[in-house]
Amino acid sequence: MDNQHEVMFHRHPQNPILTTAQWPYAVNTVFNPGATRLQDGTTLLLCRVEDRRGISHLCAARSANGVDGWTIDAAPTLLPADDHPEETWGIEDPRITYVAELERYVVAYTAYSRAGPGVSLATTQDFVHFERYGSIMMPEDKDAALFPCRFGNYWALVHRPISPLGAHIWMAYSPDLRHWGSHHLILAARRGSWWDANRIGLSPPPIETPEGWLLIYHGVRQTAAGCLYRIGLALFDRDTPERCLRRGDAWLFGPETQYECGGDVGNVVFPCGFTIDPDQDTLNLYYGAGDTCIGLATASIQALLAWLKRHSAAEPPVGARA
Ligand code: BMA
Repeated sequence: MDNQHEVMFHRHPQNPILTTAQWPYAVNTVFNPGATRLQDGTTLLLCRVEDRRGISHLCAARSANGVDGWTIDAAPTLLPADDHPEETWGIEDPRITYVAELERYVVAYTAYSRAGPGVSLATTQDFVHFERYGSIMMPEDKDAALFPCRFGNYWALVHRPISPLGAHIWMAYSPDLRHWGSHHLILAARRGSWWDANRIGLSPPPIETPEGWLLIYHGVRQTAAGCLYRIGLALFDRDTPERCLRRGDAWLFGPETQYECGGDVGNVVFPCGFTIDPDQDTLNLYYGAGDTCIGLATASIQALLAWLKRHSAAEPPVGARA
């Protein structure tokens, strides 16, 4: 009998694919990148870069094959803005969504200040000029990404507010990307000894599949030795995206290698972005490893959906759960 778990995400042999050694200026760490494919096929990563004050900014890296040959902006691409006090302690963990209707990329990121981490939005066409929408979700809130299309007349955002109920995944809707309401709790952290007990959050933006929106999310297991960040799956209805169809029972990807288990914050894999190959099936997941460098892992979307069928029960509505 085989005693191995199925491997669904395959680490690239060149991992870590981006480290501080490649940076054109002095930095402490590079991690948690947002990702997108530009029109010409170039992979763009918008990396979180932490300087030696501890403050983060965002920096773009471009590559023809998404693996190597990176061209990294010579200076920070997006710095905390002086006229945005919510960004005083840095900007972190960008998630990129290309919105065809707007002909723009919408970047949701964590803006950090004395008030705590909150969610901010900016739009761009070229990753050179950005239009800031400012703070759209007040602290404490993070792990946000926009869906690429409207539902009815409304844009939809996944985010992770901290409430007295805990650290769960929520959705909100907006007519204009500025005013958000119609809040739904869409995925609750489990409890007890589960891998995703107590604290969960969206990882990369939702992935559109023929069966619905695939959400890759992280679970944070608190242990006596510290936190363990691991990745699991849930599937949401195509037309009513706050409706969870399935939720995987086990995690699928967690810290195993030296560069994931070590670093500034060991035992962390933290994906914020993906690209999909022209075969429409190969998912390239870009993740921060140990809050220090960037890894790439690939998976088949069809295989992930099939895994989810084998490893989940249909989800009862959130309100029906004990
Ligand atoms: C989370 C976020 C991530 C970070 C992770 C592990 O709360 O702040 O940016 O990678 O913790 O430190």
